[in-house]
Amino acid sequence: MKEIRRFLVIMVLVVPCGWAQNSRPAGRVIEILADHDSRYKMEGLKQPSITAKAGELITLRITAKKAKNLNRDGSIHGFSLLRAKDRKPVEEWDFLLKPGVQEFTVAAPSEPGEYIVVCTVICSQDHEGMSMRFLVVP
Ligand SMILES: [Cu+2]
Repeated sequence: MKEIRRFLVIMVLVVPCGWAQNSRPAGRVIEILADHDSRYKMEGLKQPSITAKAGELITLRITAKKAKNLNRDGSIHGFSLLRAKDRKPVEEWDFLLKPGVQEFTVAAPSEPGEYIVVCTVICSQDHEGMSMRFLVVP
């Protein structure tokens, strides 16, 4: 009887934690590859591009593969959002990528318009061309 009670107590304590860890990512999931040739790629798109509604919660699932160079902290690419018209950085949208898969849950900008994703790690001689379009619609 005591054993059963202990088991139940453990279940009550452990199971919710397990659920929290396995909880599904918030919002729409967008898969992106930050590739070894210093390019962002998205499956099925010749030119990678993200369209989101203003303020929409999205989860970026980014797979990063090392190009030539990396930062001292081990970051191999960056993923940073700028407003296109003045290249002003968007708050909360500055991510550093380690090799492998990482997820970032973040809200799209509240202001509709054109944005650009840029890499912030000097990842190779082709780093300057590592960018992609991001469109925010009302
Ligand atoms: Cu890069």
